Amino acid sequence: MRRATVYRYSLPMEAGVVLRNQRLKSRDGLLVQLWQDDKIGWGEIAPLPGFSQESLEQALPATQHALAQWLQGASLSAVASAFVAQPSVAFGLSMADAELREQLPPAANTRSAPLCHGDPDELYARLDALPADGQGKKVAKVKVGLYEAVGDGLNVTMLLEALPDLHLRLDANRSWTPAKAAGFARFVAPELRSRIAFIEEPCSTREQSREFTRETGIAIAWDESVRERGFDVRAEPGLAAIIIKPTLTGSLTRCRELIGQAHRAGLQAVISSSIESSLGLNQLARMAAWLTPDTAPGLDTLDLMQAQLIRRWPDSPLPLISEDQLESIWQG
Ligand code: OSB
Ligand code: MG
Repeated sequence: MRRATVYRYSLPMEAGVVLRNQRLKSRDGLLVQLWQDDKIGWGEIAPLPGFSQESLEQALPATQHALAQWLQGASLSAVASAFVAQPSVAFGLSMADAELREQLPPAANTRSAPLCHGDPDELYARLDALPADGQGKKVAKVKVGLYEAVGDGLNVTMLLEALPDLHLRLDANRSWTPAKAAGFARFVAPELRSRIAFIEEPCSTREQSREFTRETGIAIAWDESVRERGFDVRAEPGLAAIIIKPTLTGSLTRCRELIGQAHRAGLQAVISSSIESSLGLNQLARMAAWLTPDTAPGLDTLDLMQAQLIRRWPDSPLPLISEDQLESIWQG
C-alpha cells in the first residue's frame, strides 16, 4: 500500500536576509511524506527565489502529478529524474524515495564549513574552537565581493594570520571585475594563498576566473557554472572543486553523476545548501557523509531562519515546528 501527503511550510527568516538584491522574509516550500508498507520517506521541495527557475506555485502541481503516478505504481526515482526543468521537485521527490527505500544512509556529516560573519572577537573564538576535519584542517567560509575588494583581502589575511591551521573557502558569486579581483589578491601574501582552499567564481566570466587563478595561484571553484547549460565537469589548471546545490541541480541520480565526474577528474565536490529547512539540511548532511566523505559540506545557513522543521539540527537553539503544526495541502 502506498500513501502520500504534501505539506506546505513557511518559515520566518531573520530580518535583513537579502538574496540577489531581494529581501527574503520567509522561506516557503513543500514537504512530501511517502508511506509504503511500514516505511516512511520525507523530501523537501523548496525553490529558492532569485535562484530557481521554477516557482513554488509551479512546483506544487508538478509534485502532485508525480505522486499520483507513484501511487499508481510508477518508480518515483524515474519520475523524479524526468523533472529536469524543475530541479527542486526532482531533488525533493528523489530524496523522499531514497529515504523510503533506505538508500540514503542515516549517518550525517553536520560538521559543515561555518560561514564567517559578525563580531570579530566572537568569530575568532568560534574558529579557534572549530574541530579539524579528517585531514586535520579547519575549514571555514567567507563571503567576499559585497564590499571593497581590498577590504576583503585584508580581512582574509587577518583570519589566516591569526589562525595558522585555518583553511578558507571564499565565495565571490561572480562579483569582481578582473581589476577588483587583482586588488583582492594584492592584499593576500603569496605564502597565505595556499590556505585558500578555493574561491567560488571570483569573476563575472569563467574566462576571467581562469585568468585570475593563473595570475594569482589562488585556487577556484565553479558554483553557478555547474548549473549552466553545456557545462562539463573537467579538470582545469587551478580548479579545486565544484559546488553542488542539489535543490538547484536536480535528482539524487543527477547529483551523484556530477559528484562521480568531479571525483574522477580529481576535483572536490562540495554539497551545499540552497537555504533548505533543518529537514532538508539534515538530508544534505547525510548525502555528504555518504557521497563526499572527505569534504566538509557547505550547510551553515540554518541561522538565517527563525525555526527548525520536523528534524533538529545538532545544537541549534531554534524552536522546532512539528508535523502536527503543518498544513497538509494534498493527500493521496
Ligand atoms: O552564495 O553560494 C551562495 C546559498 C544559497 C544561495 C547562494 C549561495 C548559498 C551559500 C550556501 O553560500 C552556503 C555554503 O555554500 O556554504
Ligand atoms: Mg557561491
